[in-house]
Amino acid sequence: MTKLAILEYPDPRLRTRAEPVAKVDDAVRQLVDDLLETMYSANGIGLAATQVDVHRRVLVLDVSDARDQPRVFINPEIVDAQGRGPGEEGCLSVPGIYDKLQRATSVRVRALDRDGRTFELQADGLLAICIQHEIDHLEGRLFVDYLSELKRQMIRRRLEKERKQRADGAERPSRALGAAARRPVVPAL
Ligand code: GNR
Ligand code: NI
Repeated sequence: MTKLAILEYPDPRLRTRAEPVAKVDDAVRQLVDDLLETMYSANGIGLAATQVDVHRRVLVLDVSDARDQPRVFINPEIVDAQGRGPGEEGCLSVPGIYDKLQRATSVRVRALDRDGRTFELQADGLLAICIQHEIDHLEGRLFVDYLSELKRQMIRRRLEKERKQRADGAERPSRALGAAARRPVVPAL
């Protein structure tokens, strides 16, 4: 297994629409294993192939507390969605940013498993949110797309600044050092 690099917003490759998997072969299973290793290593509860710059319709999830229930979805489709409610979301491709957004509260998903067999799953709670979040990645969509343009711009600037600081060797204080290290944001009047 290989831990892969995760693309970060606003990388334009995150906007790629993934192609369906024609056949679940050993190469696809290798990708699944690499996605799982990358997800667990980053402490994520889900990961879509798009986030590691592989543009195939493959995603993995594990919403269990013990992190011992990996789930694999190949060519996933939401066949039914019910309800609508708020949930706090984060994304490994938008590190350190969390916001509340509205999604279906319950979904029925149809997909192929790692043996290429079709299965259906009725999901609610965090699993339902996560499935929708990951399928969005396969469409080139990010959770920040549901926020206001103003919020998205603030997030983009913050992440670009952090990326630059990392590139410069982090000699200036970073948000990772905590709120006290952060410059107060004063709106221009
Ligand atoms: O690790 C993750 N946590 C999370 C929390 C709330 C809603 C969605 C997610 S998915 C995210 C991992 C990720 O970025 N998957 O694409
Ligand atoms: Ni994500």
